[in-house]
Amino acid sequence: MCNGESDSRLKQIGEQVMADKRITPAEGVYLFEKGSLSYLGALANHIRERMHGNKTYYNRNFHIEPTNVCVFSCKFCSYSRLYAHKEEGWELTTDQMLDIVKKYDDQPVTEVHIVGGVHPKLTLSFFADLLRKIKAHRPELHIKGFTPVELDYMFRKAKVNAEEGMKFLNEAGLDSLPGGGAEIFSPEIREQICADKVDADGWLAIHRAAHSIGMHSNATMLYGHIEKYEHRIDHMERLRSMQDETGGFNTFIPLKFRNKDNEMSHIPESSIVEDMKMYAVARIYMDNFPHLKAYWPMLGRNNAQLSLSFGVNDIDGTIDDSTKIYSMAGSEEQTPTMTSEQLKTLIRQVRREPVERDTLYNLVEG
Ligand code: MET
Repeated sequence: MCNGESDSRLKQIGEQVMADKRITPAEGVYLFEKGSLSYLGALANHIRERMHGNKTYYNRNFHIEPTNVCVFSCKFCSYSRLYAHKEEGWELTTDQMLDIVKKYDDQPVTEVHIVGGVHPKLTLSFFADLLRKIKAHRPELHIKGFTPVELDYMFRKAKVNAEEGMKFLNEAGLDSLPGGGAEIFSPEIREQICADKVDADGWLAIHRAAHSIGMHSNATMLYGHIEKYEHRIDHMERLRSMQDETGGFNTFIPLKFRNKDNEMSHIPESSIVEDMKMYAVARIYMDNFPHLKAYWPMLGRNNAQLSLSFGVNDIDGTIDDSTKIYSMAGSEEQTPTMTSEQLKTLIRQVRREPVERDTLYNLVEG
């Protein structure tokens, strides 16, 4: 498969990948710089099929976004409103959030995903109370919620450390952590795009605390803005090393920077070729992450289908028009909703096998 590659270093990296050997950071950067789309795609697809065959996971989920009022000012964000302008944003009460949960009472959803702005008045105990009420209403619904950015803020205000805070929320009903807030770990980029929120070590420490009590989590990376390939690899390297220690991550989710209505709108968005290379290198580099996800509300349906040939084995869930994060940033999917039948068709159209999963990748019979 790889013999057509004339660059001998690329060929040697390809042989290593085919032999199931880990690549180094320098080799990762080299793949980004010199690997053609077709070469990277062939390697990533080989890994994907070795790990998962044709299986492509999706789930039935919905989101709750408690608020978009936020104390932080990430330059890539199109969604948040500062507290000083809170009347331009929204802030849901506990009852309004429970009403969202109740809307799904007769539907076989398995997961609620809760993230949002970091509102200065929404405390650790407020969210613990929300978690308890959701669990009291629907105990089997998996609650995946809060990024380390949100958690770090609420833990600091409540004067608890990461371990104490995670244990407290887990006991209140939090089952796992989503992957958000990671952006780009390297301080030289992080300081330019989201200087005021939790740094790389803080992000990783909160996931480590979650893993230490048996919770699982995901990890994201926001790419395609001012970062260089070295920063992407540095980001993935930090995650890969931590995964060697804890084994608690399920899924890596590259998130594409979208440029509508934010302070980085002058930066052009990455091309589809760059997006597919990103997935492919992620699949090759993150050898200890079981799953690679293409988040379809961000990428669009056709591109999500394409990604299934570039290492991706998960396309997220039904969503039911319950998140505004990417629609406000200019995604083509302005009201993201798919039925499970539509998700299955999307997957089958590209000759992959749809498999409904729960958050932890247990199969859902249905
Ligand atoms: N508040 C989260 C973070 O920065 C993101 C939620 S989506 C707007 O991590």
